[in-house]
Amino acid sequence: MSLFRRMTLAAGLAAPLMAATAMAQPQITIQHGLPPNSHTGLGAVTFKEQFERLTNNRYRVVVQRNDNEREMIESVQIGTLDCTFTSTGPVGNFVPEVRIFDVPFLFRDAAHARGVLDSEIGSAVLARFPARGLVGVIWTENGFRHLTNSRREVNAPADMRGLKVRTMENQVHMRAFSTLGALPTPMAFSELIPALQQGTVDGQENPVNLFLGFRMDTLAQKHLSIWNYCADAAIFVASKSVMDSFAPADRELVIACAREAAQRQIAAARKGLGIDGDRSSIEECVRRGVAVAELTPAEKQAFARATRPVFDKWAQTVGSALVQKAEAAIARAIA
Ligand code: TK8
Repeated sequence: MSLFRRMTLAAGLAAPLMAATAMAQPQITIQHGLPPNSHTGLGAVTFKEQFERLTNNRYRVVVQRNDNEREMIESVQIGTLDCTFTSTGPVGNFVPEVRIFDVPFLFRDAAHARGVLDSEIGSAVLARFPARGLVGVIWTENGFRHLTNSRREVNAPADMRGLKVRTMENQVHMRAFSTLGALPTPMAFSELIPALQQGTVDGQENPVNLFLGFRMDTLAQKHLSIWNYCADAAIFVASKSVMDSFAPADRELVIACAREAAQRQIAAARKGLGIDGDRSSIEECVRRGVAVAELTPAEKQAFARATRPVFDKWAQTVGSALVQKAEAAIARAIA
Protein backbone atom coordinates (compact mmCIF):
# COMPACT_ATOMS: atom_id res chain seq x y z
CA MET A 1 0.00 0.00 0.00
CA SER A 2 1.51 3.32 -1.01
CA LEU A 3 1.96 6.23 1.34
CA PHE A 4 -0.67 8.04 -0.68
CA ARG A 5 -3.23 5.33 -0.20
CA ARG A 6 -2.55 5.23 3.52
CA MET A 7 -3.14 8.97 3.64
CA THR A 8 -6.42 8.55 1.77
CA LEU A 9 -7.57 5.85 4.16
CA ALA A 10 -6.51 7.90 7.17
CA ALA A 11 -8.53 10.81 5.81
CA GLY A 12 -11.48 8.47 5.34
CA LEU A 13 -11.28 7.32 8.96
CA ALA A 14 -11.12 10.90 10.17
CA ALA A 15 -14.22 11.86 8.18
CA PRO A 16 -16.87 11.21 10.86
CA LEU A 17 -15.00 13.45 13.31
CA MET A 18 -14.66 16.20 10.75
CA ALA A 19 -18.30 15.84 9.78
CA ALA A 20 -19.32 16.79 13.32
CA THR A 21 -17.39 20.05 13.21
CA ALA A 22 -17.76 20.99 9.56
CA MET A 23 -21.25 19.81 8.67
CA ALA A 24 -21.89 22.98 6.71
CA GLN A 25 -19.35 22.32 4.02
CA PRO A 26 -19.01 18.73 2.83
CA GLN A 27 -15.79 17.84 1.09
CA ILE A 28 -15.34 16.13 -2.27
CA THR A 29 -11.95 14.67 -3.12
CA ILE A 30 -10.83 14.25 -6.71
CA GLN A 31 -7.59 12.48 -7.60
CA HIS A 32 -5.69 12.39 -10.87
CA GLY A 33 -2.38 10.90 -11.93
CA LEU A 34 -0.13 13.69 -13.13
CA PRO A 35 1.50 16.95 -11.93
CA PRO A 36 -0.69 20.05 -11.35
CA ASN A 37 0.38 21.71 -14.64
CA SER A 38 -0.62 18.66 -16.73
CA HIS A 39 -3.86 18.21 -18.67
CA THR A 40 -5.31 16.03 -15.90
CA GLY A 41 -4.25 18.64 -13.32
CA LEU A 42 -6.01 21.31 -15.34
CA GLY A 43 -9.13 19.15 -15.58
CA ALA A 44 -9.22 18.50 -11.83
CA VAL A 45 -8.67 22.15 -10.90
CA THR A 46 -11.32 23.27 -13.39
CA PHE A 47 -13.77 20.85 -11.80
CA LYS A 48 -12.93 22.22 -8.35
CA GLU A 49 -13.31 25.86 -9.37
CA GLN A 50 -16.56 25.30 -11.26
CA PHE A 51 -18.22 23.08 -8.66
CA GLU A 52 -17.32 25.32 -5.73
CA ARG A 53 -18.50 28.39 -7.65
CA LEU A 54 -21.76 26.94 -8.95
CA THR A 55 -22.69 25.57 -5.52
CA ASN A 56 -21.80 28.90 -3.85
CA ASN A 57 -19.13 27.14 -1.83
CA ARG A 58 -21.57 24.71 -0.23
CA TYR A 59 -18.89 22.11 -1.07
CA ARG A 60 -15.13 22.16 -0.76
CA VAL A 61 -13.32 20.21 -3.49
CA VAL A 62 -9.88 18.85 -2.68
CA VAL A 63 -7.56 17.96 -5.59
CA GLN A 64 -4.93 15.29 -4.99
CA ARG A 65 -2.39 13.49 -7.14
CA ASN A 66 -2.14 9.71 -7.21
CA ASP A 67 -0.07 8.07 -9.93
CA ASN A 68 -1.56 4.63 -9.39
CA GLU A 69 -4.74 4.65 -11.44
CA ARG A 70 -5.87 1.14 -10.47
CA GLU A 71 -5.73 2.18 -6.84
CA MET A 72 -7.81 5.30 -7.55
CA ILE A 73 -10.56 3.34 -9.27
CA GLU A 74 -10.64 0.76 -6.48
CA SER A 75 -11.06 3.58 -3.96
CA VAL A 76 -13.84 5.19 -6.01
CA GLN A 77 -15.56 1.82 -6.29
CA ILE A 78 -15.59 1.23 -2.53
CA GLY A 79 -16.46 4.88 -1.87
CA THR A 80 -13.34 6.03 0.05
CA LEU A 81 -12.60 8.39 -2.85
CA ASP A 82 -15.28 10.52 -4.52
CA CYS A 83 -14.02 10.86 -8.09
CA THR A 84 -11.06 10.69 -10.45
CA PHE A 85 -9.82 11.67 -13.86
CA THR A 86 -8.15 8.50 -15.14
CA SER A 87 -6.95 7.08 -18.41
CA THR A 88 -8.81 3.94 -19.47
CA GLY A 89 -5.63 1.99 -18.60
CA PRO A 90 -6.86 -0.13 -15.68
CA VAL A 91 -10.60 0.69 -16.00
CA GLY A 92 -11.31 -2.39 -18.14
CA ASN A 93 -10.45 -4.52 -15.10
CA PHE A 94 -13.60 -3.07 -13.49
CA VAL A 95 -15.83 -2.41 -16.53
CA PRO A 96 -14.67 -4.81 -19.28
CA GLU A 97 -16.57 -3.03 -22.07
CA VAL A 98 -14.22 -0.04 -21.72
CA ARG A 99 -11.56 -2.14 -23.41
CA ILE A 100 -12.97 -1.23 -26.81
CA PHE A 101 -11.12 2.07 -26.41
CA ASP A 102 -7.89 0.18 -25.72
CA VAL A 103 -8.05 -1.89 -28.94
CA PRO A 104 -4.90 -0.91 -30.84
CA PHE A 105 -5.02 1.03 -34.11
CA LEU A 106 -8.80 1.28 -34.00
CA PHE A 107 -8.98 5.03 -34.50
CA ARG A 108 -7.49 6.93 -37.43
CA ASP A 109 -7.17 10.30 -35.75
CA ALA A 110 -8.47 12.46 -32.91
CA ALA A 111 -11.70 13.36 -34.73
CA HIS A 112 -12.49 9.69 -35.40
CA ALA A 113 -11.88 8.75 -31.77
CA ARG A 114 -13.93 11.70 -30.51
CA GLY A 115 -16.79 10.76 -32.84
CA VAL A 116 -16.93 7.22 -31.40
CA LEU A 117 -16.67 8.42 -27.78
CA ASP A 118 -19.57 10.84 -28.39
CA SER A 119 -21.64 8.26 -30.27
CA GLU A 120 -23.99 5.59 -28.95
CA ILE A 121 -20.93 3.34 -28.50
CA GLY A 122 -19.48 5.77 -25.94
CA SER A 123 -22.86 6.08 -24.19
CA ALA A 124 -23.41 2.30 -24.20
CA VAL A 125 -20.06 1.81 -22.45
CA LEU A 126 -20.84 4.51 -19.85
CA ALA A 127 -24.15 2.72 -19.17
CA ARG A 128 -22.18 -0.32 -17.94
CA PHE A 129 -20.51 1.57 -15.06
CA PRO A 130 -23.30 1.73 -12.40
CA ALA A 131 -23.54 -2.07 -12.13
CA ARG A 132 -19.91 -1.92 -10.94
CA GLY A 133 -20.48 0.73 -8.29
CA LEU A 134 -19.12 3.48 -10.53
CA VAL A 135 -20.52 6.36 -12.55
CA GLY A 136 -18.76 7.05 -15.84
CA VAL A 137 -19.60 10.75 -15.93
CA ILE A 138 -17.90 11.90 -19.10
CA TRP A 139 -15.29 10.87 -21.66
CA THR A 140 -12.25 13.00 -21.93
CA GLU A 141 -8.86 12.45 -23.60
CA ASN A 142 -5.31 11.66 -22.60
CA GLY A 143 -3.89 12.02 -26.13
CA PHE A 144 -2.74 9.39 -28.64
CA ARG A 145 -0.23 6.95 -27.17
CA HIS A 146 3.03 6.65 -29.05
CA LEU A 147 5.96 4.28 -28.62
CA THR A 148 9.42 5.26 -27.43
CA ASN A 149 12.40 3.00 -26.89
CA SER A 150 16.12 3.00 -26.29
CA ARG A 151 17.08 0.43 -28.92
CA ARG A 152 15.97 1.09 -32.48
CA GLU A 153 13.73 2.85 -34.95
CA VAL A 154 10.32 1.19 -35.06
CA ASN A 155 8.17 1.64 -38.16
CA ALA A 156 7.15 -1.94 -39.01
CA PRO A 157 5.71 -4.78 -36.90
CA ALA A 158 8.94 -6.80 -37.22
CA ASP A 159 10.86 -4.03 -35.42
CA MET A 160 8.92 -4.82 -32.25
CA ARG A 161 10.35 -8.29 -31.78
CA GLY A 162 12.05 -8.74 -28.42
CA LEU A 163 11.47 -5.14 -27.20
CA LYS A 164 10.67 -5.02 -23.51
CA VAL A 165 7.96 -2.38 -23.17
CA ARG A 166 6.26 -1.04 -20.06
CA THR A 167 2.49 -1.10 -20.57
CA MET A 168 -0.35 0.01 -18.35
CA GLU A 169 -2.04 -2.69 -16.30
CA ASN A 170 -4.27 -3.37 -19.27
CA GLN A 171 -4.82 -6.77 -20.83
CA VAL A 172 -5.66 -5.39 -24.28
CA HIS A 173 -2.42 -3.40 -24.45
CA MET A 174 -0.39 -6.32 -23.12
CA ARG A 175 -1.84 -8.61 -25.74
CA ALA A 176 -1.17 -6.07 -28.48
CA PHE A 177 2.51 -5.99 -27.58
CA SER A 178 2.85 -9.74 -27.23
CA THR A 179 1.04 -10.22 -30.57
CA LEU A 180 3.73 -8.04 -32.13
CA GLY A 181 6.47 -10.18 -30.56
CA ALA A 182 7.41 -7.61 -27.91
CA LEU A 183 7.62 -8.34 -24.18
CA PRO A 184 4.95 -6.30 -22.34
CA THR A 185 5.78 -5.42 -18.73
CA PRO A 186 2.70 -4.03 -16.95
CA MET A 187 3.17 -1.57 -14.10
CA ALA A 188 1.59 1.53 -12.58
CA PHE A 189 2.74 4.92 -13.86
CA SER A 190 4.51 5.48 -10.53
CA GLU A 191 6.92 2.66 -11.43
CA LEU A 192 7.62 3.76 -14.99
CA ILE A 193 10.32 6.38 -14.42
CA PRO A 194 12.38 4.13 -12.08
CA ALA A 195 12.05 1.30 -14.64
CA LEU A 196 13.42 3.56 -17.39
CA GLN A 197 16.18 4.82 -15.08
CA GLN A 198 17.26 1.30 -14.19
CA GLY A 199 16.90 0.05 -17.76
CA THR A 200 14.58 -2.77 -16.71
CA VAL A 201 12.48 -1.95 -19.78
CA ASP A 202 13.60 -0.82 -23.26
CA GLY A 203 10.60 1.33 -23.95
CA GLN A 204 7.19 2.67 -23.00
CA GLU A 205 4.15 4.17 -24.70
CA ASN A 206 2.45 7.38 -23.66
CA PRO A 207 1.19 10.62 -25.16
CA VAL A 208 4.05 12.87 -26.36
CA ASN A 209 3.22 15.60 -23.84
CA LEU A 210 3.79 13.15 -20.99
CA PHE A 211 7.02 11.93 -22.61
CA LEU A 212 8.25 15.54 -22.69
CA GLY A 213 6.93 16.50 -19.26
CA PHE A 214 8.71 13.61 -17.58
CA ARG A 215 11.89 14.18 -19.65
CA MET A 216 11.94 10.58 -20.80
CA ASP A 217 14.33 11.63 -23.57
CA THR A 218 16.98 11.89 -20.82
CA LEU A 219 16.21 8.31 -19.78
CA ALA A 220 17.66 6.73 -22.94
CA GLN A 221 14.36 6.97 -24.85
CA LYS A 222 15.99 8.06 -28.10
CA HIS A 223 13.45 6.68 -30.59
CA LEU A 224 9.87 7.89 -30.89
CA SER A 225 7.36 6.29 -33.26
CA ILE A 226 4.32 8.46 -33.98
CA TRP A 227 2.00 5.57 -34.73
CA ASN A 228 -1.41 6.58 -33.27
CA TYR A 229 -1.57 3.20 -31.55
CA CYS A 230 -4.27 4.12 -29.06
CA ALA A 231 -6.46 7.23 -28.89
CA ASP A 232 -6.19 7.08 -25.13
CA ALA A 233 -9.68 7.89 -23.96
CA ALA A 234 -9.72 9.19 -20.42
CA ILE A 235 -12.72 9.41 -18.19
CA PHE A 236 -14.17 11.23 -15.21
CA VAL A 237 -15.34 8.48 -12.88
CA ALA A 238 -17.37 9.14 -9.73
CA SER A 239 -18.37 6.83 -6.93
CA LYS A 240 -21.94 5.62 -7.41
CA SER A 241 -22.70 5.71 -3.70
CA VAL A 242 -21.45 9.31 -3.51
CA MET A 243 -23.43 10.38 -6.59
CA ASP A 244 -26.56 8.70 -5.20
CA SER A 245 -26.17 10.66 -1.96
CA PHE A 246 -26.34 14.01 -3.81
CA ALA A 247 -29.57 15.91 -4.38
CA PRO A 248 -30.54 15.63 -8.10
CA ALA A 249 -29.65 19.29 -8.73
CA ASP A 250 -26.15 18.81 -7.30
CA ARG A 251 -25.71 15.63 -9.35
CA GLU A 252 -26.50 17.67 -12.45
CA LEU A 253 -23.88 20.21 -11.38
CA VAL A 254 -21.27 17.47 -11.03
CA ILE A 255 -21.99 16.45 -14.63
CA ALA A 256 -21.91 20.03 -15.93
CA CYS A 257 -18.64 20.82 -14.14
CA ALA A 258 -17.04 17.56 -15.30
CA ARG A 259 -18.02 18.50 -18.87
CA GLU A 260 -16.41 21.92 -18.56
CA ALA A 261 -13.29 20.36 -17.02
CA ALA A 262 -13.13 17.75 -19.79
CA GLN A 263 -13.18 20.42 -22.49
CA ARG A 264 -10.17 22.17 -21.00
CA GLN A 265 -8.39 18.86 -20.42
CA ILE A 266 -8.96 17.75 -24.02
CA ALA A 267 -7.60 21.01 -25.43
CA ALA A 268 -4.46 20.68 -23.28
CA ALA A 269 -3.97 16.99 -24.16
CA ARG A 270 -4.10 17.78 -27.88
CA LYS A 271 -1.76 20.74 -27.77
CA GLY A 272 1.33 20.62 -29.97
CA LEU A 273 0.59 17.29 -31.59
CA GLY A 274 -0.26 18.38 -35.12
CA ILE A 275 -4.00 18.63 -34.52
CA ASP A 276 -5.10 22.10 -35.70
CA GLY A 277 -1.66 22.60 -37.21
CA ASP A 278 0.27 23.08 -33.94
CA ARG A 279 3.23 20.67 -34.00
CA SER A 280 5.27 22.26 -31.20
CA SER A 281 5.45 19.11 -29.02
CA ILE A 282 6.73 16.95 -31.87
CA GLU A 283 9.23 19.66 -32.80
CA GLU A 284 10.41 19.82 -29.19
CA CYS A 285 11.19 16.08 -29.32
CA VAL A 286 13.34 16.67 -32.41
CA ARG A 287 15.09 19.61 -30.68
CA ARG A 288 15.93 17.34 -27.77
CA GLY A 289 17.64 14.93 -30.14
CA VAL A 290 14.94 12.26 -30.24
CA ALA A 291 14.77 10.35 -33.55
CA VAL A 292 11.12 10.79 -34.53
CA ALA A 293 9.56 8.34 -36.99
CA GLU A 294 6.12 9.52 -38.14
CA LEU A 295 4.48 6.45 -39.61
CA THR A 296 2.73 6.72 -42.96
CA PRO A 297 -0.91 5.56 -43.28
CA ALA A 298 0.36 2.37 -44.97
CA GLU A 299 2.79 1.67 -42.12
CA LYS A 300 0.01 2.19 -39.56
CA GLN A 301 -2.21 -0.19 -41.49
CA ALA A 302 0.47 -2.86 -41.29
CA PHE A 303 0.30 -2.55 -37.48
CA ALA A 304 -3.52 -2.53 -37.54
CA ARG A 305 -3.55 -5.81 -39.48
CA ALA A 306 -0.84 -7.42 -37.35
CA THR A 307 -2.77 -6.65 -34.13
CA ARG A 308 -6.21 -7.59 -35.45
CA PRO A 309 -6.34 -10.77 -33.27
CA VAL A 310 -6.42 -8.44 -30.24
CA PHE A 311 -9.84 -7.23 -31.36
CA ASP A 312 -11.12 -10.80 -31.56
CA LYS A 313 -9.83 -11.53 -28.08
CA TRP A 314 -11.44 -8.38 -26.70
CA ALA A 315 -14.71 -9.28 -28.38
CA GLN A 316 -14.92 -12.48 -26.32
CA THR A 317 -15.31 -10.47 -23.10
CA VAL A 318 -18.16 -8.13 -24.05
CA GLY A 319 -21.72 -8.27 -25.39
CA SER A 320 -22.37 -8.94 -29.08
CA ALA A 321 -24.29 -5.69 -29.77
CA LEU A 322 -21.30 -3.62 -28.72
CA VAL A 323 -18.96 -5.83 -30.72
CA GLN A 324 -21.03 -5.33 -33.88
CA LYS A 325 -20.84 -1.57 -33.51
CA ALA A 326 -17.13 -1.77 -32.82
CA GLU A 327 -16.69 -4.00 -35.88
CA ALA A 328 -18.13 -1.22 -38.00
CA ALA A 329 -15.77 1.29 -36.38
CA ILE A 330 -12.73 -0.90 -36.91
CA ALA A 331 -13.72 -1.60 -40.51
CA ARG A 332 -13.74 2.12 -41.13
CA ALA A 333 -10.40 2.48 -39.38
CA ILE A 334 -8.47 -0.05 -41.46
CA ALA A 335 -10.36 0.34 -44.75
C1 TK8 B 1 -2.68 9.57 -16.10
C2 TK8 B 1 -2.26 8.76 -17.29
C3 TK8 B 1 -1.30 7.65 -16.99
C4 TK8 B 1 -1.05 6.74 -18.18
C5 TK8 B 1 0.03 5.70 -17.89
O1 TK8 B 1 -3.92 10.10 -16.34
O2 TK8 B 1 -0.02 5.05 -16.84
O3 TK8 B 1 0.90 5.50 -18.73
O4 TK8 B 1 -0.77 7.44 -19.34
O5 TK8 B 1 -0.17 8.21 -16.49
O6 TK8 B 1 -1.74 9.60 -18.24
